[in-house]
Amino acid sequence: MELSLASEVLQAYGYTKENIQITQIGTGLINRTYLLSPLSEDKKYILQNINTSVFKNPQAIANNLKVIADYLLKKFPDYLFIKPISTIDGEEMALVKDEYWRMLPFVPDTVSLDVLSEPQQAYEAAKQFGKLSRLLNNFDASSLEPTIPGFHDLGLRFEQFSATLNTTTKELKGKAKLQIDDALEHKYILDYYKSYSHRADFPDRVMHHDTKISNVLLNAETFEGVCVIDLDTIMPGKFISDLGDMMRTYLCAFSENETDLTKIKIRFPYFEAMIKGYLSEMKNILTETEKELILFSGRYIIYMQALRFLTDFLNGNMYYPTTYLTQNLDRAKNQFKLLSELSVNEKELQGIIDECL
Ligand code: GN1
Ligand code: MG
Repeated sequence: MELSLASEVLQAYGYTKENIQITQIGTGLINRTYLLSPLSEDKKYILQNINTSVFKNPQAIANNLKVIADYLLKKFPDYLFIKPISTIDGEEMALVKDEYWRMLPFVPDTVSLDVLSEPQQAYEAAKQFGKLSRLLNNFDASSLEPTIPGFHDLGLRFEQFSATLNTTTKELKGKAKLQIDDALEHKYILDYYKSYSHRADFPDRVMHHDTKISNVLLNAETFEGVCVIDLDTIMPGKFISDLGDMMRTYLCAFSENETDLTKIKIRFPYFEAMIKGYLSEMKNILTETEKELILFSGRYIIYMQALRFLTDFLNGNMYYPTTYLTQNLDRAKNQFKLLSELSVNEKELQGIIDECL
């Protein structure tokens, strides 16, 4: 951590380098995250640098969190919603040398997992994300600003991919030939989505948009869900975003970085637990159209993530940090494999959904 910078950021919150211990934590690809342990307090804090090349309007995040926090405090005062702590000047973020920082309370006695090792964890996590959308069911989603415009707009992601085909190099295109074919062959997922997107009972809701397991805090002993974190992408969206990203990240025992594709398999007990957890909160809220799209949500998000990784590879790895040159291509291969596993097992998975409904 750049210590000169840190001291000004810390000052904004009333601390100095001398009275606080700083550790970098987290595995997110976008923001940098630190754990702060003030020497004179029992409490700990999370300090995060907001990546402004991704979140071009950090104020939108702050505004959204503020109105949601106010609403939840009024309607559901017992709900744990992790909103940023104000600076000593009463600001929601600290702006230091053109970088935005924010501080959050650290929730004690909780863990954040990188990989699920028990179906019950899928249940608990899915329940937490479902709960957030349920509690905000009567909140006016249109009052929120999109913090990344078009973030989960599959049409836009496909356009970005298509545009890259014209600007990338011959060499990269050659390396990614099979995945480019995969991307084009699966375009029916976009067409299918478009055929639903204008239905009246497919509303915009308040969605989290990044529902991977590390974004839920679980009780460190019981593994019960405590709260959701990483709230930058809370904005209006379709319910398929959250359930779909859970399918993308909970069903396989290996992450998007796994390069041995024989390991990419769907764990049915996790699927069932995840669906049950989500529906324990959302069953009475989802419309008929939404219920029809439960399995499709996985297709939608996995395909979108494959397109995003592939596009980034063809663009020279501008967005997702990589540790080797073809990592984004490998991630795209991984996601296409996961997509095909979902298709192969479609009947069985839909059977599980029908039983839970
Ligand atoms: C990014 O930074 P992180 O890991 O929370 C990305 C998600 C992707 C994910 C893939 C703002 O999330 O959309 O699903 O990487 N977030 C943004 O690992 O682009
Ligand atoms: Mg995130």
